[in-house]
Amino acid sequence: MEARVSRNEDHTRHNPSDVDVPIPGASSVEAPSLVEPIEPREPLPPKPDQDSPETVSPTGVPTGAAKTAVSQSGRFLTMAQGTRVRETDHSLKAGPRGPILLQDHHLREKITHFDHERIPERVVHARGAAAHGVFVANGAGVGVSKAGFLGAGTETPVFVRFSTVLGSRGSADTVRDTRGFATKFYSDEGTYDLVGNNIPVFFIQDGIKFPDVVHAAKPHPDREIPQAQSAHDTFWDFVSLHTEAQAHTMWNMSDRGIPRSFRTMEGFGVHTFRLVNEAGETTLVKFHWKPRQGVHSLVWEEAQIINGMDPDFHRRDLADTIEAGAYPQWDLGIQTFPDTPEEMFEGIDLLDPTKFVPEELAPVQIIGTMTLNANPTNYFAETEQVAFHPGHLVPGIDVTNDPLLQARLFSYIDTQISRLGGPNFSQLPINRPLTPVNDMLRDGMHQTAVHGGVAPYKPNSLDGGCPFLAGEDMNAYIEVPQELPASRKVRESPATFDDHFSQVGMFFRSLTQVEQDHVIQAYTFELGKCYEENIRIRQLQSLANIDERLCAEVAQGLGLPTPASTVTMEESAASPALSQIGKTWPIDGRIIGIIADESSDLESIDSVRQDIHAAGMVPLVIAPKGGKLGTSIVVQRTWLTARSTEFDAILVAGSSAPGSDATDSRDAKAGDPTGYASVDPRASLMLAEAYRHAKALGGWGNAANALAAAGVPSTAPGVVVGDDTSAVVEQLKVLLAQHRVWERFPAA
Ligand code: HDD
Repeated sequence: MEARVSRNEDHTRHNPSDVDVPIPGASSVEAPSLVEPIEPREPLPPKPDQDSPETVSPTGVPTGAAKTAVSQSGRFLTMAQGTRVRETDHSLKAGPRGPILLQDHHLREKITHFDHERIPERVVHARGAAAHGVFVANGAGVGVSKAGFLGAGTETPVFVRFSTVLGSRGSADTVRDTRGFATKFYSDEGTYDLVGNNIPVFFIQDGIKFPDVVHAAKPHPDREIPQAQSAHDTFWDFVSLHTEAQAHTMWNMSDRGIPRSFRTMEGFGVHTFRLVNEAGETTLVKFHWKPRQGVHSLVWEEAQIINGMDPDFHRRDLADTIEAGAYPQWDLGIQTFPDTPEEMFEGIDLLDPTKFVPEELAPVQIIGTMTLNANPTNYFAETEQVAFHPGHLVPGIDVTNDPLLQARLFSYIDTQISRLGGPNFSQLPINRPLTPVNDMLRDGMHQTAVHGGVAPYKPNSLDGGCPFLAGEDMNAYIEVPQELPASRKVRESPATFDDHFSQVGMFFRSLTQVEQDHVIQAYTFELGKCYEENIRIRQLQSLANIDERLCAEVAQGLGLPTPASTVTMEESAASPALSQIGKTWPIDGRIIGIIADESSDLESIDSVRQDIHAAGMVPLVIAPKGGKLGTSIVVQRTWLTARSTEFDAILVAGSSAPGSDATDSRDAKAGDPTGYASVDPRASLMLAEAYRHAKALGGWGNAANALAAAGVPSTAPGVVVGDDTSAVVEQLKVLLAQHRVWERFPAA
């Protein structure tokens, strides 16, 4: 086939056959991508990973809506009513130089629709990324809940949206913040939403304070800065005055506040829920998501650099790994507690959402596994329009009286009505249950169902009494008839909500020294960004009540006196499970940069790439400029496009020139190409940064020179240099299983 291009610069001419001429000498393979295609073609089959769950209409008829998504390929452009369009680049005018005519419907329709393309972003959790997947239960949950999707081997389609809380839709991914972890289970008994976070505690104990904490944390109302940050006066003003927020804030200041990726975060349902089994027995539970990829975080400087270099870091990571077939997985687990009238466990009030139950006291029992295996086809239709609600429950799962959860039950439906423009948001394809819907909700904005019948009310005789009510034997949702204690109306919390400090101190002391240092640095950074000294002093008082060393070191960093504690704390046993360090994890999908240039030993690069691939990791070659090294090594990153933060480890490819020993830029300037990779300041910066961020480093041949030029001693922990490239990769694998070279931190 000959490549063709339009002779006329106006590519929108309707009859392509008489305006095309072949491009002399153009390659038949490459040319089509260089010119605008001008003939309709058949729609491309959807990629397997775009196959979203089939949907049913609100009246229960399968629609296949998500599968027959409208796309550009293979269709004539039409207007909204389906009329084909001949010309879309020029408005209808009174002559080429004349005014536009009001009758140009295509123009007005196009512009009007564009004017309304945006919907209000979520008031919190505005920035998110999502994926489709499947949840497979292992049956271990059956004894505690009759929910059908927990039956052994049951497969349930899911849609998961991860998010940051504070930033706007366009904000950066790696800010210090809580991450949302919201899962929609499209179960056979109706849709169940588990709307959680990556942190198991919350800022407030009662939902009535949600607007307060969010107003404090969002940008200042006068200048609308800072974006997506908690490091500012209003946030710390609120937190320091409102001590129940200390628990959540401590988790935010820990490494959990800057996850390495969505794939390496735990998730938590936060509240205690009440599960009920077939026999009607109830159990209180807390939900946990455990990532099979491991629990990893960034370091703060790395997170800050990424926000500039790649603000879509987490979003890209999720989409890329799914597209590459490295599907992320989480085990769903529950901690179970006896359903007693006190709703307490080991002195912890299970209705207080600022408290968690250490795993050492109540182990997490795995009840199934979720695999995310398909990216959304359209961001707006799916990720933006998905509407979660903690009240979307199925038989077997009920809520508790946690006052935060109770307020959420009201809030979510309300926000969807405003955000999605009316009460029919459940009819949007991504929100449709897979089970037939037979409600008597009618009309309203954006109604898409064509309801038949005349009697959308009960009781009725005109529609044959339909629909009928299901009994318990027909799987109706029945709230647990929980006894309520005789009481009086009050605006107060139980006394068991009062301790705002001891568990926060326990969290801090459960971390390793390295993690504690990160917490200290985070508090010092955030409070250092506050303008008001009174806020700093007030927050130091809370830190004094949490942990003496924490307070003293932050105070020292801020140049302020260390206050004494004002509370008597109950010392509880440390919970080692809270630390992210000290375990080993799978290394699949970790990204290894290989710094190389024309002088590098290309054969070794090839074999190193193969070894890295064989270990399930991703090698990326970084060179001075794009193109290829030699004839076969494709350069994937250049000095200009690469930054250390993209890589979990970096290797330096040794030179092919035996005995080359370049250590500074003079070699390169003198025309000795063998030293170039080692001395370019951008390559050096990459190595120095990776070293500072405790990443594994190494290489072969004269790599030690490049490392030395970057100030990296080849004898430092986690630096592997040798002539046997297979051995280098083997050592790298061991290092990466621990995520970072932790012992380097105090020294670095
Ligand atoms: Fe919330 C969104 C998680 C307390 C009110 N919340 C939202 C999302 C997540 C959470 C993950 C984003 C869902 C999505 O991806 O679309 N929220 C939580 C958790 C909480 C919590 C784990 C405490 C344990 N939230 C909370 C309270 C209130 C809200 C106390 C109000 C009383 N949350 C909302 C909201 C949002 C929301 C305003 C904004 C967008 C939306 O609902 O759909 O209604």
